[in-house]
Amino acid sequence: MKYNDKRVFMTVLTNDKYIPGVKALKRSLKLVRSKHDLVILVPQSMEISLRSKLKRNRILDKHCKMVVKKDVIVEYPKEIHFKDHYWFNTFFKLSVASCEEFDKILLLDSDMLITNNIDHLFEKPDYSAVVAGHCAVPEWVKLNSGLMVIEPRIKLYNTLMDSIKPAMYRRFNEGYNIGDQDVFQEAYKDWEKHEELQLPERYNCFFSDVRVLVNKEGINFKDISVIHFIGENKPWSNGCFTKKNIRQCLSFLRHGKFYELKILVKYLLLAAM
Ligand SMILES: [Mn+2]
Repeated sequence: MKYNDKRVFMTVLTNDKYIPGVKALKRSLKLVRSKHDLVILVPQSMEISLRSKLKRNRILDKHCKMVVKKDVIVEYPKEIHFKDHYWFNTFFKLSVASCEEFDKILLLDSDMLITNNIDHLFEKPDYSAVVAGHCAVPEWVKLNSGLMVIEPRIKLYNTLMDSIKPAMYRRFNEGYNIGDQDVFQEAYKDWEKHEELQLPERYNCFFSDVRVLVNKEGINFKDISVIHFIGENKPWSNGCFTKKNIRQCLSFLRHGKFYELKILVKYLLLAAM
């Protein structure tokens, strides 16, 4: 396939549970008048089922195409037993580096809401990312892979693949599970020393941190451009207008958290429609 647009937003989809998130992401990029297409990267083994589900949800169109790459199967060393399998599919995300049909990729998680145009991030160098959560936990200095600028090339892809095992041992010995993010970190160990690669936190702000960020940096809520709904349970996980979500909205209302209320309602509407 030929692409007119060599700079694209990309989100990785390995599971149909995340389709409402992809829908909200795509619509929010459109609302802020992004000039670039959104590409959905899926593993070969899921191609047929995800294509039909994306079509049924009217997500695929001229400006939103699916790109298929081979699965990333990783054998876990015998001595490593991770308790939680929640992260298992995430190594496929590393395939972003193999998408040489594009010049530059702005990798976005499918649990994000874009509230301002972020096309200017395509000017940022390869491996630019946010130390997300830093405003709430200042000791945290590592990159979050929810939003990353990537210049795809096979050399980087191979480096990432070679970093999986060392990252596994490191995380296992520290007593944690492993995700794609740990591999991105492992492949660029002194990333935290490269200030030129660190984007402001308003480009990847955890929903739970919006108020902390605004207070700490003296910015306005409207300056936050990307809101990240981290965690295993997404607002749309069990349907959009659930009792739980309505309760959450009422609680924001009661506590005068009108920004959080507006964001959550907007996100749920975009995911549901
Ligand atoms: Mn995420």
